[in-house]
Amino acid sequence: MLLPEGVVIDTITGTVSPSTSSYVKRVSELRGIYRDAAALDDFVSCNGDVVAYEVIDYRKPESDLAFGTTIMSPGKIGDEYFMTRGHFHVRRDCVELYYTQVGHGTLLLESRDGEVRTVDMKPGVCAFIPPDWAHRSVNTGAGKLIFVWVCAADAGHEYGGILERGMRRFVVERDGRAELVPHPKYPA
Ligand code: PAN
Ligand code: ZN
Repeated sequence: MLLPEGVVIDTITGTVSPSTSSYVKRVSELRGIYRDAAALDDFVSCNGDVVAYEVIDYRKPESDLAFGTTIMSPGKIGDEYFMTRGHFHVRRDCVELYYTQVGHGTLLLESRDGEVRTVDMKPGVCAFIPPDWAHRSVNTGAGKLIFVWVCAADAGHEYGGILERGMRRFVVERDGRAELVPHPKYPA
């Protein structure tokens, strides 16, 4: 039987206690998502293969909801900010919520038919991610970006399409500010 439990999400570090699993993504594992592969190699030779982000889960067998945190380091590969891989959910009927706790970022969203939207990520903002919109978090701040996510436990992640063709916008730094730039394959 599932029992009630108070799960502590540290308001500063984003750690989840107790948690059920976690993983990290290092810069070198994210090679395919950045447009400038040489900049990625330069980054790794200067800074080492640092952790770009960590995902911590709380999910219980038999529960239809899962939640957890994503803890993103600040950084840039060339002019592109550190970002997550980005994905659709395998289940096309599932909503997801992202509640930003720490830092600043851009949540980049894309529908199956190519509509693009963004939501500012800053403390207190709960982003509503509708069913069947791809989502990628981009850390545009100088410090960590930490958010709590909640979704259906069996939503599933579909990474392939985004990895192969990219999202329709890049989020880059221009004159010290985050700017959206169209992917050359998909002019705005
Ligand atoms: C999040 C993401 C997490 C990492 O938990 O999975 O932020 O992003 P990628 O999975 O795109 O690398 C979520 O959206 N779950 O559905
Ligand atoms: Zn998701």
